[in-house]
Amino acid sequence: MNAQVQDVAKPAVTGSGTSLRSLADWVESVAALTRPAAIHWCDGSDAENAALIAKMEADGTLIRLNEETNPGSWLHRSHPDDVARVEHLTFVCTSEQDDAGPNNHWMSPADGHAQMDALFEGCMEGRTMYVIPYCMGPIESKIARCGVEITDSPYVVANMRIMTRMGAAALSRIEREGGFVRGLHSTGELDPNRRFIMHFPEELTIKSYGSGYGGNALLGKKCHALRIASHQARQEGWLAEHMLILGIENPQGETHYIAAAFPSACGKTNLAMLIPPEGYREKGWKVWTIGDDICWMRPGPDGRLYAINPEAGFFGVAPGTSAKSNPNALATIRKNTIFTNVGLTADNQPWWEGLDEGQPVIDWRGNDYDCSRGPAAHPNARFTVSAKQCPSYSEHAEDPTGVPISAIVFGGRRASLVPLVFEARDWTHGVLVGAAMGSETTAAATGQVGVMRRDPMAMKPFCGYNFADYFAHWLSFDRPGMKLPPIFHVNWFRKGADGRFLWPGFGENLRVLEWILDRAEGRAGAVETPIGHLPRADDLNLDGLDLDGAALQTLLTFDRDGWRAEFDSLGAYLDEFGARMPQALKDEHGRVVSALGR
Ligand code: GTP
Ligand code: SPV
Ligand code: MN
Repeated sequence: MNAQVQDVAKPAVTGSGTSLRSLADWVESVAALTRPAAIHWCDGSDAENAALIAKMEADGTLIRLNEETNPGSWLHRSHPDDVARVEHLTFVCTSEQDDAGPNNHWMSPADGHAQMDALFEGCMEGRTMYVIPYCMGPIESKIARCGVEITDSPYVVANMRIMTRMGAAALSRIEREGGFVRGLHSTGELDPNRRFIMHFPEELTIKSYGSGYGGNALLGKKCHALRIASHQARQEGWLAEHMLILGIENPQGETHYIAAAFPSACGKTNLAMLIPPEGYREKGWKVWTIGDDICWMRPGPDGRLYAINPEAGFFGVAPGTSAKSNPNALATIRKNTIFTNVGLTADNQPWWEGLDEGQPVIDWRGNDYDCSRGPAAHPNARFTVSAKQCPSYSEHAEDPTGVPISAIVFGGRRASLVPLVFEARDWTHGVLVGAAMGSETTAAATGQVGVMRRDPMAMKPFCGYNFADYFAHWLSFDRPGMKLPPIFHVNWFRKGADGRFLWPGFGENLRVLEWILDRAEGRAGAVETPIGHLPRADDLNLDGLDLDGAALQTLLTFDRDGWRAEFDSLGAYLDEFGARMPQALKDEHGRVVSALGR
């Protein structure tokens, strides 16, 4: 090859480039591997976004929605085999297999890199490679962390611009700090047999190939802010969690913050945007949204836990979102929103199951809608939208120091056994309650839906290291000088014999949150049981709620036999982690087992 031909093969570069040597070198080495026709450094500007959107409209990646009803909004249809996270193809590559733990798929870093680099070889030929500098968390926050995602997907760029602080400001911070998480992504052939999401926590590196969807491709989200960040958090003494954060303002004008972990598609976005029931609204209760999916928490100087939302937008589940269930979400997504895999009405409005208006004529695949061929929207159809558009977005959501957390809540989708709410006795018991979480699987990940599985702290798909070490890390916060919040467990999804939900949920969940905050302040009553403190019907504010006595009874009952079986299975689960499981957690399990009796 002569010098002239080599020059021609060099990709054209647009955008700022960087003064940071390690970043420039990495981008160059990725370009040498993937061989793009062009490299674009993203600055996050409106002009850049408009150009990308125009390009995607021209090539059909984005379909313009009704400009009158949904200004600035777009529909994207992902490949029908690429509609959710792929947990079976997601790996944590640590030097020692035990560091990844039985909760993760593992490969050695050398094998992981070899496998991924073989896929990336030449994969961007003829295409543009985008370099996306981003910041997870308010750009001025010490708790925030930066990363750079390299991708060949303009859809990823447009989504990262909404979901993170992306562009010039993030790049300046990266150049100042020198360190950043490296994420390399290509949509590849979208072939499920050539798809892997690999994490190298020891190198703060992510490699993702073969998917253009959500958590597989927007690497700032689950890959960085949970899998890599959980590993960093353990080393540095903080917590990276799959939690929403909300503020509850009482009629006295005091706001208390709650962080809550529910598994994917189990109600985080809905709870984070809750609208109080009428009786509460009249008295002056308000709910403020800080975040709907991820929470980074660390001890402040006063020993309390302070939390930030590392994200700047919502990647929310569309189906089930309605004016009744989540009016704040509906108001948020009225403009400047990217919808993925929803259906369409005759006049080009987005449509999904559970939306209480309009009729679908086109399904998420782009075919004429025919109810015998399944839903109009994919069950994991999503919207991507800036948090700033949310009417309940808190003025403290961008506070660099975060908000103090008054209660931690765990919850799952449990049709039976698990009561509406209970409080752990203390921190250690609370960690066991989190470790014991189980939930029915949902459409957020590929695979069977509705199967009960253990999902400790809603982190089964997201913890970047061995769960035994993760529980030990949680336990380590209970130390002198800390003022830890009480821990609770909720279940909005208990079903009656007729298969219907017993609890009305959504806005009415504030009744449970009020009890939680009152408990945190030592005000509300409860009965003590082996699994923790349960409210009696009288301890909850049920004014104006239409709930029959039998349903309430079921929701607030402790079923000793059922819990014995549950704790037997929990014991077997904890044993799967062998000697690495902290003795304190096993002892706590033993304490509850003896309280349950035989
Ligand atoms: P991810 O974005 O996947 O992490 O999901 P999420 O935890 O934010 O769940 P989301 O709030 O989007 O809710 C998922 C589904 O649960 C939607 O279909 C909701 O309508 C439904 N849901 C949310 N809250 C409640 C509730 O209180 N009761 C009932 N019955 N359903 C709920
Ligand atoms: C989840 O599955 O928990 C989500 C969607 O929030 S994704 O970004 O795909 O992870
Ligand atoms: Mn989530």
